[in-house]
Amino acid sequence: MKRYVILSIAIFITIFVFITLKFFDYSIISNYVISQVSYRQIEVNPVYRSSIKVELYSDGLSYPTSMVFVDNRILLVLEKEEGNIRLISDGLLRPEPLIKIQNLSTEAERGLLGLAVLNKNDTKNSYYSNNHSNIHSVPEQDISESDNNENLFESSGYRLYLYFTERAYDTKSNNDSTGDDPDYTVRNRVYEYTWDGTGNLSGPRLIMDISAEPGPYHNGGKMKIDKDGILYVVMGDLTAVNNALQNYPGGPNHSNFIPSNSSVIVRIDPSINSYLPKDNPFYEYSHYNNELHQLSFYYSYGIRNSFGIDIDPVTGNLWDTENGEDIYDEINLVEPGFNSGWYKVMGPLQSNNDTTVSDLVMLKGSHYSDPEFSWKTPIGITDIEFLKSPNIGADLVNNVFVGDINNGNLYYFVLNSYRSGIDINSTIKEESNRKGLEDLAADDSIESGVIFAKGFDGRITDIETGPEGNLYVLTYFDGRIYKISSMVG
Ligand SMILES: [Ca+2]
Ligand SMILES: [Ca+2]
Ligand SMILES: [Ca+2]
Repeated sequence: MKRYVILSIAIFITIFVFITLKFFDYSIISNYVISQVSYRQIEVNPVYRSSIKVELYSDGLSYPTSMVFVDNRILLVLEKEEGNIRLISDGLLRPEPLIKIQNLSTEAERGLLGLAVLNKNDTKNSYYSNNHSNIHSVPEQDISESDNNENLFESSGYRLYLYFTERAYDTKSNNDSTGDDPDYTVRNRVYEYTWDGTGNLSGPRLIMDISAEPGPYHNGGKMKIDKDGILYVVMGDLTAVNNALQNYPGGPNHSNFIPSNSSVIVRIDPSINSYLPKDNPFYEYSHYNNELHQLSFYYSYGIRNSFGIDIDPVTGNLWDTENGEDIYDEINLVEPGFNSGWYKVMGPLQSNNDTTVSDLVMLKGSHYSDPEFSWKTPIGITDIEFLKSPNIGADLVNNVFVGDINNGNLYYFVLNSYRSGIDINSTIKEESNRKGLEDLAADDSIESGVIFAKGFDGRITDIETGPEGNLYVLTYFDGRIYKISSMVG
C-alpha cells in the first residue's frame, strides 16, 4: 500500500513537471543545460583557469563560417550551406535570417564564406559622392527581409560585404528550357549590401567576381576592412597549381602566363569606381599592362588556402593563416607584395629540402618571408584574431588567438615588441609538463600542446572580439558560439 502511494506521488510529480515544462520557455532550460555541459567540456590552460571562464553564448546555427559584431547589440553570423545571414540581437538568435542568398553553390568548401561590415559613419566622405558604375552584370538576388521593423542599429546604417560561391547562369545561352540542367558557371563573388537598420536591405552591388573553378576546395573567403575602408579578401588555389601565383614556373615572362585570380589576397577599395587602390604593391608594375592588369588588385600571393585574416590594431599590419597540404600550417605577417611560397614552400624555407627563394616566381615588388609561426603536422588552422581589449586579461590585449578545425583547439601567441613576429618566451606552456615553445615551428608533441583552451568539439571557424571586450569563438559542426570572459565581473 505504502509503495502504491509513493508510486502515485512519483507519477503525479512526473506529470506535473512535464506539464510545467510544456508551458515554460524551453529555450531558457536548454540554454542552461547546454551551458553547464559546455562549460565542463572546454579546458582552459592552467595559467588562465582561475581568471577566465568559457560559456555557451548561442547555438542552433547551421555550419557557421563567419561572424561580425556590428554594434553593441547585433551579431551577424553566416550559415555556409543554408546561405543565411543569421542575426543575434542582445544574445538571442532570431528565427528569420536577415538575408537568404539564392543560387549558392555549396559543394565541399564552397558556400557562404565571408562577411565584413563597414559602419557608414566611419567611411571617407568621398564614399557617397561617387556614382558607381558596375562593369559586371549582376544577377538578381532574392532578398528575403526580416519581417521585424524595429530599429536594430544605434547608428545610421552599415554596408555589408558578403563573399560566397554563386552559380552564375549564362543568360546568353537559352538552350535549356526545362531548368533541369541549366547552363551555369561557378563564381566566387563579393557583393555589397546597404542595411539601414530597419530591415531594409538595398543592393546588391557586385564588387568582386572571379572564377571558382576548378575547386571545389580552397576558396578562402575571409575578409577584413582596414581603417581606410579598404577591403582585403583571401583566396585559396582552387586546387589548381598552374601559374605564377602558385610559384609555378610559367610566370609572367612566359607566353602562357594568365593571372588565375587564385592563391592571393585581393585588396580593393569599394569607394572608388575602379575598386583599385593606387598604393597596391603591384600597381605600378601591372596596371598599364593588359595581360598583367589583374595583378594590380593583389596584395599577396603564393597562398595554398586560408580561413583567417586579421589586422593588427596597433600597427595596421595584415596577418593571415595558411593551410599546408600534408605538412606545415602557418601564421604570417602579410606585408605588401608578400609571396608565401606555395606550391614550392610550406612552412620555413629551411624545412623544404633544397628549395631556395630563387626557385620561386618573384613578381616585381614581391618578397618571400618565412611564417611567423608554423605547425609541422597541420592542425587545420582557421581564424586569426587580435584580441582588441584588455577586459579578459591585461596581458592578453592586442595579442593573437588562432583556431583550428582538426582538433577544436584555441591557440594563443604573444607578439614581440616590434609586432613583427611571435615572442616564444612569453607564450604559454604545454599543460602537463609546463614546457613552452623552443622555436617558431611546432614540430613535436610538447610544442604542439601549447594550447590556450581545448574541447571546442564543433571545431573553430571564427574568433572575434566582442563589443564589451570578451572573446567569442564560433564552432562549425555543432553551430555554437562560446563567450570567453573574465571570472571577475
Ligand atoms: Ca609560406
Ligand atoms: Ca620546434
Ligand atoms: Ca575573425
